[in-house]
Parts: sequence; C-alpha cells; structure tokens
Amino acid sequence: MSQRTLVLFKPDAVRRGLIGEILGRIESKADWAVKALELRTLDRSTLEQHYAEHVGKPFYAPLVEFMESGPSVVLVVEGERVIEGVRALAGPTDPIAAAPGSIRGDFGTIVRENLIHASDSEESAERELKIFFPDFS
Ligand code: IDP
Ligand code: MG
Repeated sequence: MSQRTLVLFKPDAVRRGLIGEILGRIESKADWAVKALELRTLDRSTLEQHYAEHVGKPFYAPLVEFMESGPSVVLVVEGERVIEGVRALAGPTDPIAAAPGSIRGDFGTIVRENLIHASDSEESAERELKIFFPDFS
C-alpha cells in the first residue's frame, strides 16, 4: 500500500549536522522515494497549525520556540507503508526510551529535541502535507 508522509528533520538535527545521516536511513528503505525536500525555517503560524493538537499542554510553548529556532528540513516521502515505517525508524517520542538503532534512540537525549517528526496516521499525513506543501499534488 503506497502512501505519502510528511517528515521534518527538526532544528536540532540540522544544527548537529545529521541531515545526511537521517536522510540516508530513509533513502535506504526499499521502494521509498523522496518526492519533495527543502531547508526551511518554520514560522509561527505554520507551527501553530502543525501542532494544534498540543495547544495548552505544558510542553507546547517551548516546543514551538524550539521549532522556530533554526532551519528544519521538510520532506514528502512516498512508498510502501511509509507512514508506519518512518515512525518505526524514528522510534518513540522519548529518545531515552527509544531503542538503539532508531533515529531518536541513536542521537537523542531530551524529549523536546528528538530530531524528527513524522505523520502518525493517514489522516495526519493528509492534514500535514497540506500545511507544508499546499501546492503539492
Ligand atoms: P511525536 O513527535 O512522537 O508524534 P507528540 O506526542 O506528537 O510526539 O509530541 C510532539 C512533539 O512535542 C515531540 O516530538 C516532542 O518534540 C515534543 N514533546 C512531546 N511530549 C513532550 C514532553 O513531555 N516534554 C517536552 N517535549 C515534548
Ligand atoms: Mg505526534
């Protein structure tokens, strides 16, 4: 089942020079393809839409501030079960709980700066792709 997902390499990943490392793991999966890719500093209005489900949570304001703090890489990745697949490559939200071998498990320590975002369902992917790539079809 071919799908598309919205992926962000967060500002910590870009600052630390991990774009190539993380992109390589995604590119290495058979039958997945990068369909769009851009280095982009995310503005507040984009982030408010993207993280709407987290408004009011204690981590929301520092999360948005962190996500604005430097450029991210924004990508569209397409392929077989790619929504579940990129989440599996990323590992769980808390990098200390994430298994070694996962992106968060290999490179992360604190929860906020966990390197990567990936859509968590077909509904989220559709919603997020429209936010970041409104003209992409
Ligand atoms: P996800 O990125 O694994 O889907 P979400 O629960 O959707 O995780 O949270 C969105 C982002 O908010 C996380 O990736 C992380 O950067 C940040 N975050 C989530 N929970 C916490 C927390 O308890 N403390 C600090 N930051 C958090
Ligand atoms: Mg999430």
